[in-house]
Formats: sequence, structure tokens, C-alpha cells
Amino acid sequence: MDQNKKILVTGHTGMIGSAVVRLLKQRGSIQLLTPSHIELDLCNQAKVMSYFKQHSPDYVFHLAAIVGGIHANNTYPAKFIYDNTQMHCNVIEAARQSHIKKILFPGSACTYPKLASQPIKESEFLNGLIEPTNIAYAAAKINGIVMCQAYARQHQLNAIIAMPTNAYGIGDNFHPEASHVIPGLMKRFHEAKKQGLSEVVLWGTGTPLREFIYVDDLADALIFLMENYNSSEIINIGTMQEISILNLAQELAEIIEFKGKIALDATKPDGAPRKCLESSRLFSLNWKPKISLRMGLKKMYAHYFLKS
Ligand code: GFB
Repeated sequence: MDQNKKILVTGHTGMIGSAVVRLLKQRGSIQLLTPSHIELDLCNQAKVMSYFKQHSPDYVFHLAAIVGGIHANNTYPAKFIYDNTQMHCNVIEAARQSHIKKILFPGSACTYPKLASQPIKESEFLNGLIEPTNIAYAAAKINGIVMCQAYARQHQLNAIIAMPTNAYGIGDNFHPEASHVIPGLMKRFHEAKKQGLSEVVLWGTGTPLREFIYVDDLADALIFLMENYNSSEIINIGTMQEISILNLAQELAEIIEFKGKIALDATKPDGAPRKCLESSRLFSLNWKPKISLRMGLKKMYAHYFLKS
């Protein structure tokens, strides 16, 4: 990306958006556009159109989204589908009207079928039924992906679609019910250790397999794709390392030095049984993640809980 070009990052206060902004700033004097919610309400079509007209961004990372873990997805499906669809419809159409150079739209591993063959290749997209706990969020993301591909075909919009695996790290949400598994458990283990509790409860059976990417690696991959990838074919971003939720919990307990028991609450949903992305297309372009799960968990724990 040329240093004179303007880069718009929507969702710059979120976990992924703030990591992208951090990395872009480290690269020096690029012109970053990071409007606040008051400056730019992405759900308001007229405001999005006029913002694009006024600021003429060249590159757009559309990273604003309503996100949450399994419980939030299951509890607020209307918000997840309505806000997310509205935001990306407005942004993609404004991108077309203002002739931007390129837009990056992130899909999500949860748009793949619940029982997709593993590791999940890009060709699994729309090849089966979606996991019911996140159908509304996935449907919004599927709409965004298909919209990018339609705009690329009909209007030659340079829209690229990155499909990230589950991300975690600095900027994560620790809300006890709305969070994803890593921040949720990290906080519970930490509190349990502090209060001398003898047990921490995991949601579900502990058997689901997940792949996790540290947010700095994900941000690096998104910038890499913006600079090096020009196709509306979906491209996966993962680590190709998977772990069961129970093993993840044991790893966290070790890092946090929680010595009590890990119990299971099987009345809570497991979600997809396995979600590991086949990322060899990305790796063959010469991008690889740098931060192991253990390293990422330690960094995140130190950042949030070991501050003096
Ligand atoms: O992180 P998580 O909510 O995301 O849950 P998903 C992953 C697994 O961890 C599930 C289990 O099997 C949960 O049942 N789990 C155990 C917990 N304890 C906890 C806990 O304390 N909190 C949470 N949150 N989970 C989400 C989708 O699915 O993945 C979203 O709902 C999004 O749409 C996101 O795509 C990346 O991988 O199950």
C-alpha cells in the first residue's frame, strides 16, 4: 500500500481493528482514517455515503462488527444479523460508488458448514448446514461474502475476503456471558485463583476442537492480504494447530497457576464439534503465523492480569 494513500479502518476500537491500526502505525506515515461512532454511524446509509464522498479512502479494512461467543450469538441473533448486514451493505456500496482501490471483508470460520470436512478448505463454503448457535451471525457474514463476490463480478470492485479462524488477544471482550472461550476462561481461572476457589466450570463437554490465532498474527495476515492478494476467492487465515476446549482450559490453568479442579457443565452448548481451517493457500503465498498459542495466552494474561 502506497504511503500517500488513505486507509479507512472501520471498527478501529475493536480487537481486530485496533491491532490492524497498531501495525499500520508502526509502518510509518500512512494516512489512517479511524472515525468514531459519532463521526460515522455505519448503520446509517446516508452518513456512510457522505463520509466516503468527503474523505475518499483508497483502501478499506471493514473490521467493524457485532461479535460475541457462543452464548451471545445464541441469545441476540437479531442484533447480530441486523447490525452486521446493515453495516457491510452500506460500506460495500459506498466503496463501489467512490471507486476505492480495494476493500477487505472478513468472513468467519463459523460461515462454514457445521460438519465440514476438516481441515476446512475454502471450497467448503456453502457446502452444508450451519451450526445453529451462530446461524444469524454466519448468515450476515455469508451475505457480506457473496455481496463482495457479486460486486467484484458486476462492478469490478477489488474486494478480497479473508476467512479468519477464532481470534484472541489484546482488546478482547471479557464479559462473562458475551465473551469467547479464551477471555471467558482466563478471567474465571484468575478470579478462582484469587479467591482460592476449588473448581472452575467449563461450558459444554470440553471435547470440541478449535484453532486459535493471536490477534497480532491475524492483523498481520490481513495487512499482508491487502498488499498481496487480489481475488474475490475466499482465503482462510489460521494456524493449522487445533486443541480441545478441555486441553485449552488445562493450558490456561497451568499459565495462571490455578491448582483446583476443572468441571464440565454439559447443559451448555458445545457449538461446532471441530473448526480448523486449511490455510495452506495463505501459507503458500509466504505468510505464516509467528505466535504460538502458549505464547499468545501468556502475553494476553500478562497484559490484563499481571499489571502492577
Ligand atoms: O469461543 P466460543 O464461544 O466460540 O466457544 P465458538 C468455543 C467453545 O468453548 C464452545 C466452549 O464449545 C464452548 O461451549 N466454552 C467452554 C466456552 N467454556 C466457555 C466459556 O466460558 N465461554 C465461552 N464463550 N465458551 C463462535 C461463534 O463460536 O466463534 C461466533 O458463536 C464466532 O459466531 C466465533 O464465529 C469465532 O467457536 O463456539
